Amino acid sequence: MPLSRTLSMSSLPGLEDWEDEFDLENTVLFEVAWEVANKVGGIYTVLQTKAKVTGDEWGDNYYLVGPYTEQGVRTQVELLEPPTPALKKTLDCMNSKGCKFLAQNEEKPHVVAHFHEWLAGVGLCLCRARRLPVATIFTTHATLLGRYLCAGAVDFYNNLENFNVDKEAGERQIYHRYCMERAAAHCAHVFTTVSQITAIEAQHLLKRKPDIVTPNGLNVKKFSAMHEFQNLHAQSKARIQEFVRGHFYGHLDFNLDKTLYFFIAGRYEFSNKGADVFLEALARLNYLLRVNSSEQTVVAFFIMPARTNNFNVETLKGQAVRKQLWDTANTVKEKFGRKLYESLLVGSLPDMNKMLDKEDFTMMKRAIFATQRQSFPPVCTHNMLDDSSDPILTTIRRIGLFNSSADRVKVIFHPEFLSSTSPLLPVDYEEFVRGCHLGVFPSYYEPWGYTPAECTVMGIPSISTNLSGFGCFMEEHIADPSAYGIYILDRRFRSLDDSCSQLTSFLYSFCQQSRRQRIIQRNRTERLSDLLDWKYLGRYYMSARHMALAKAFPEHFTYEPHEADATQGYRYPRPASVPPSPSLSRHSSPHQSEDEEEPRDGPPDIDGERYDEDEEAAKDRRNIRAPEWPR
Ligand code: G6P
Ligand code: 1S3
Repeated sequence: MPLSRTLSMSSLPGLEDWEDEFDLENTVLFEVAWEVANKVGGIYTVLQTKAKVTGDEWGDNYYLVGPYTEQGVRTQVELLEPPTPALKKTLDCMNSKGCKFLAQNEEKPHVVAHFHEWLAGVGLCLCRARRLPVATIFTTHATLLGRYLCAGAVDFYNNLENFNVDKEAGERQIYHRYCMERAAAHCAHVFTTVSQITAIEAQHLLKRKPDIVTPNGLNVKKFSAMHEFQNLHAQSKARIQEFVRGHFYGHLDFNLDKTLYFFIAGRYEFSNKGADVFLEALARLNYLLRVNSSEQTVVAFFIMPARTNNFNVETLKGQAVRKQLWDTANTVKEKFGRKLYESLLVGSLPDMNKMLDKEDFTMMKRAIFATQRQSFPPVCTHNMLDDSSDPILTTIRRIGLFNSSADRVKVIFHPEFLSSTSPLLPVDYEEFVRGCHLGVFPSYYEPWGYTPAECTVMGIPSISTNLSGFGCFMEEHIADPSAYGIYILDRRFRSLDDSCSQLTSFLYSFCQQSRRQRIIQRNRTERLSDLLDWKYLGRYYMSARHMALAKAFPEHFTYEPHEADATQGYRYPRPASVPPSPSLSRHSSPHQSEDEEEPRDGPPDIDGERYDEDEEAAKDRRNIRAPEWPR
């Protein structure tokens, strides 16, 4: 029986199931990348999260090929015997000859080889140069030249068609790598990239228009209890609050219950990832919150790895002081409890004046004394090797966000990825994201951008831009993104200063939401997660493979072009019910219908009589317009 599969679309309302009867018998898929079981950045996430849907489709005929690293093999790979005789023979042959490929054997399978990025692209070029019978795909996740040009002071998007690409690559000393990337793009049967915006960039910089865009997905975790992700937010926020208690010891003059946690995270490319714009907007937000005597405090985290020689003493001390206070409180509590117990045992109410003795007071005074500090709480958690020239620290010195008591915006720069074993902030990245209120990713160069996508599937609102693949994708598929907590900053048609102002207004409006409004908004954000699931986005990779097989083996395979356009016209509607906040609704929902109600401030329950999450979700589903299937 031929291997074939049907991709179920039932989780995405309004979009029909996608029947795929492509015959995969005697067909083998190799996916080749430097980041297979080797985490460097976003490509690792693509491959790791996509493995399940691709494995479901190809079964034992799917192979991932990456670099051999001891660490990767020890922690991420299960060593197995080759499952088929053909593969065993090939691997034996490779081993005996010192690792050579590959494709001839008696069974003559149809091979698809999918190469990611220029580092793997060399294999693709050799496949074609040696005329191997392999259907090849090349995916670029960012162009080398684009990344380099954007990191400099270049008006990139208005000059895309004008760059002298050879000269620019040469001047940046990346000419050899650039040539490899361009050769791989041109040699491939099918060339793909991760977003429309990068497709345009590739067309100009690599001189080939991608055949198909393959957006990045995620494995969406669904909880059986509907609001479980809200509970997780509260739990994770409590972990972050503990860290903040320690970090700001001696300066905890702000209300933690009215504190919002914003964050930016990712590869440390200061301006490409928009850390510059975020800092500027934070300075303006600080001013607005101060002059308006706001009760809100914002703690903004920067999680971007830089060169350090470990945590600094002051930061570690903060957590030690917090722990000491906790221990002291527990010791006193225990003594108090014992005295209370003794008193109740003899049938009398305790004399409250005798519950704490002198020793207890001395112990507590000593603990309070330890919280005295002369300096402000540190901005940076680590000792930076390039402290004086580091772009985040330099900017903070210029804009003066030093965590003083008067500041309503506090900044914490954690120049290392998070880990649950950290002595400072013992949470992993997922837990951290869940505990925050808003992810801020005002990137200038971002072919896709996993960080806001990860926020979305965890029900955390985020800010991205109309220069990021993710931002453009959401803008295309959602009628009113900001109503769902997907704020898209205009970095394309506005000056830098205007973008900073727009970001400031997003942040300030967010700070004005009540808790109830934030809860409603998180529910909406989480509802979008199906849109980012590989179960749905995996179809673009399928199309790319079918296209490549049809080009390489036209006598065996044909390709129906409409497959690639499966979601054209798919649009998630405006929320059927209340806008998340009055100030945002003006911007995002200009035409409220009469039966829509304003949310009111109130207790943080989401089952109030004027807002019903289930009912709103059901209304949304009814309103979804099914796409026109292009023929
Ligand atoms: C979740 C929890 C609520 C909690 C709320 C805090 O929704 O289920 O119990 O009150 O988070 O939200 P906030 O936006 O203030 O962190
Ligand atoms: C690239 O990683 P980056 O952060 O250097 O690839 C990612 C996966 O496709 C993509 O999400 C990101 O925008 C690119 O920039």
